[in-house]
Order: sequence, then C-alpha cells, then structure tokens
Amino acid sequence: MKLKVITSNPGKVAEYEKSLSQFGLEMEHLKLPYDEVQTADLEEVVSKGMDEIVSKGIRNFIVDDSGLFVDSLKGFPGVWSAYAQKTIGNQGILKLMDGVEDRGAEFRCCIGCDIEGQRIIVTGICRGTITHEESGDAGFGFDPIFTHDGERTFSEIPMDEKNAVSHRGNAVKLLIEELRTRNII
Ligand code: ITT
Repeated sequence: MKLKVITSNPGKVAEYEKSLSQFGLEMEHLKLPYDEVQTADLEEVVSKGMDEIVSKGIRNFIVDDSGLFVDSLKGFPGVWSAYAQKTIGNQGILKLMDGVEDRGAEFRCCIGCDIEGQRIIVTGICRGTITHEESGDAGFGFDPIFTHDGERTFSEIPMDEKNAVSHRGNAVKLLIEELRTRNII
C-alpha cells in the first residue's frame, strides 16, 4: 500500500521510508501546504490539518507535526519549533541556554495517518539533553544539538539507530500497533 507523506521536509520522508517499508507500506512525498493552527497542542495541529487535506479529496496519507521542548525554556520552542529553527536556528537555542545547567529536553512527534478511510493519531516522545555545541552532519533540524544517550547527537548516529529511539520512531511503533489491531497490515 502507498501512503503520501505530506510535508515540506524530505528528512521526515526518508525516516518514514526506512521505518515503514518493512511493513509493506510504500511512501510517496507530497508537498502540499496545509494550515498549521496556532495552538500549544501538536495533536490539534495534526487533526485540523487532516480535516483540511481530506476536504481537498486526498486520502491515504501521513502528516507529522513535531517539536523540540526544552525544560529550562519552559517548553520553548515546542509548537513554534519550525519558526525557531528558521529564525534563531540551533545557534540561537544554544545561546538561550548559555550557562544553563539543566539541559533536559524532549522531542515530540505527532503522526496523523489517514488509511483506508480510517484516522489514526499517535504521539511519540524521546527524552534527552541539549549539547553545548553543534555536532554531526546527518539528520536535520535540531539533530546536531540533541543527544538521547548523552554521548552522540542525533546527527552523529545512523538513521536506523535514530529511528529505534527517536520521537518519530516511537510514534511509528504506536502507529504499527494500531494498524495491526485494526487488521490493516
Ligand atoms: P512540515 O511541517 O512541512 O512537515 P517541518 O520541518 O516544518 O515540516 P515540523 O513543523 O513538524 O516540520 O517541525 C518543527 C521543527 O522541528 C522543524 O524545524 C524540524 O526541522 C524540527 N524537527 C522535527 N523533527 C525533527 C527531528 O527528528 N530531528 C530534528 N529536528 C526535527
């Protein structure tokens, strides 16, 4: 079965291809802008986005709203992660955390999947810490400043390893469980 991944971010598509192909799900990248409502809730962004996409007659797709939530910044950038990444970038986040001892943070990923007329929304989390400098070339977004094991950033590990522990990987595990429960795969 083919699922469209509706996103402007090719890095997400690559991660879905790697984690979902083993379940017979083939990914197709579709760049289709949809309204991301202003709310502090990733699931609401996904649910409203799915309504809009379905109203355009598109079915069998995945949307993904993710963010980095930094403890000492009271959850910032959170739902504003894309804007923060585009404006202040990783260096800006590091600057905000200059001299801050508590480096705790978590990535969250909310997946909305429309499949065979059914709707599944799941959220995965990955706890870790913010490093003191950028490191590594792989991945995208905040990967060079986030470490789940305190040793290597997400930009310094292979995609398979990132998928095994990441917010998106954890959300995919929940999605697979739900697809199995509903006998879709
Ligand atoms: P779409 O909304 O078009 O899917 P986006 O990149 O804007 O693409 P999000 O709003 O979900 O995606 O992501 C918010 C920001 O968080 C964005 O700058 C991403 O690069 C970043 N981000 C999301 N997932 C990430 C991950 O696995 N690793 C590093 N950064 C990530």
